[in-house]
Amino acid sequence: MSASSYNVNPLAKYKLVFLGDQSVGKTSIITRFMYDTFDSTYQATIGIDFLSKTMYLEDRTVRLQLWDTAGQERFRSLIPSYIRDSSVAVVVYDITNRNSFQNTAKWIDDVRTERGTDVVIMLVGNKTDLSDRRQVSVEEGEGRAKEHDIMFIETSAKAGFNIKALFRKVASALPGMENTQLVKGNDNMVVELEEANKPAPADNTSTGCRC
Ligand SMILES: Nc1nc2c(ncn2[C@@H]2O[C@H](COP(=O)(O)OP(=O)(O)O)[C@@H](O)[C@H]2O)c(=O)[nH]1
Ligand SMILES: [Mg+2]
Repeated sequence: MSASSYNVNPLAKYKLVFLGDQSVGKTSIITRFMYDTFDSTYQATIGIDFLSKTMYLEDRTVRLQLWDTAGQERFRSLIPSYIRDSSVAVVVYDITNRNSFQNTAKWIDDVRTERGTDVVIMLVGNKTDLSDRRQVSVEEGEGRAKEHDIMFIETSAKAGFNIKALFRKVASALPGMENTQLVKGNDNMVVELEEANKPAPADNTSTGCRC
């Protein structure tokens, strides 16, 4: 298909919500994907941020809206409404932190409660660069994914390992994407940077998540 055909169909938009315990690397994965950078100093995500990025596929373009959630207790009550709105949930744990892996069961349950089976769930074991501190094996990650019938990948936001693969896998599983092949080659995949650090919608600001 020619590039001009991108404009024929309305741009399909998909919301992805990132879930998982604090410090597992949700913000770092998004930052690596968006800007191809990594920051080793920890900055807690305040409330909920979203960024969006356009992916050019072989026969169409999709807009991914990435919702980054924060682990602080006072924001927890907001998360279900973001899950409800999302067609994809990316559930992240830290392979050096068994507790964060155990808690993925709860995050997956939360997604099922809100969305049933009408959702793509990707389980992500992050921080593979810290292999000497690994507490959760690849097999355990795969096992949990199988048990819940969801997708699985290990990543390192620090090393940039499997970050593009994660988003490619998610994009190819999006509803309505069955017959769509992604453009081959890492460098072609993501071309356009859309928006950064947009404020959350007005109906969420009243709950204080932008403080
Ligand atoms: N070694 C290593 N550190 C990481 C990786 N991803 C994130 N971090 C670090 O882990 C800490 C928490 O990351 P962050 O993305 O803020 O986690 P979040 O709370 O889930 O958003 C930060 O100090 C990051 O630099 C990774 O792949 N490898
Ligand atoms: Mg964060």
